[in-house]
Amino acid sequence: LAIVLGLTLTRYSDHLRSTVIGRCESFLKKHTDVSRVNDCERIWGAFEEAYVGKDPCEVPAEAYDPLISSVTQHVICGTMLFWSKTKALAHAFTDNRECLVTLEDTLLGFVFDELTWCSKNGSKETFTTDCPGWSECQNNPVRSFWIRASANFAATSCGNVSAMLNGSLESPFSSTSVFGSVEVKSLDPNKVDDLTILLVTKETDTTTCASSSFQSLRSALDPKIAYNCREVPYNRVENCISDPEIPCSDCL
Ligand code: DVN
Repeated sequence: LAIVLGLTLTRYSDHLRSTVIGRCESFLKKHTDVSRVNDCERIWGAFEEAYVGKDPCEVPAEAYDPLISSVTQHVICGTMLFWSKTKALAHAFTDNRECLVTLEDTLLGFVFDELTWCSKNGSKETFTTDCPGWSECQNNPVRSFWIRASANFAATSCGNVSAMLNGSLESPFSSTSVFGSVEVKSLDPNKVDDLTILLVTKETDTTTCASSSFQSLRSALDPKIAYNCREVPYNRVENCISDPEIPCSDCL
């Protein structure tokens, strides 16, 4: 049984490794501008360093510092798009367009999106099942990764940045979300000129830019960064997703 179990665990580890390396290589094949400065094997090594051998509730965000340093990618100023409770829509929009870029369109976010991983105290293994859930404990490997990667994405942002929020919610801005608790606070007022909220609203939605939840956003935002909010019809975003020929400037 021990042998069978051992083999199963090894296969799980190898599976994550091949997913990560495979995604990394296909990203670099498509984005030739960053292919010479990134090394997928080195990225995997720096990734493992963060959590392997540690209790799955004792991996702080800083454990991913070496991983962050192992990746080189510069996003064009003014193209960074944050999102909160709009994951599918934001990604459907950026998938076929170059005007906006989410964290998950960058090498780091692309490679680890939707994956689960953890290890155990004193273990050399990586597991992809039975890992702590997002809120099960604070310092879990997956949550800490997204906190660290999001902080880096926001801290390296520049120019006019935007965030797609969900107008179907009464409080589109949540100060406990990654956007609210990490990204807004990591924006550098010396680099970011303004933050524009793109509030995607359906015809029957009653939430507007006047929503009181945006008061807490404004108080979390550095006063040197200008704040804008625009209500964007959901249908318009959908049309832009299905017709990539519509210029970005007519979409948002
Ligand atoms: O700007 C984006 C992007 O840069 C990203 O890395 O962070 C921002 C989005 O994070 P957010 O503001 O917390 O947005 P959401 O919509 O509240 O959460 C996005 C995802 O994070 C969820 O889909 C969860 O991922 P999962 O479990 O579906 O793979 C996860 N998440 C965040 N808070 C969670 C949570 N999962 C469970 N419980 C929570 N409290």
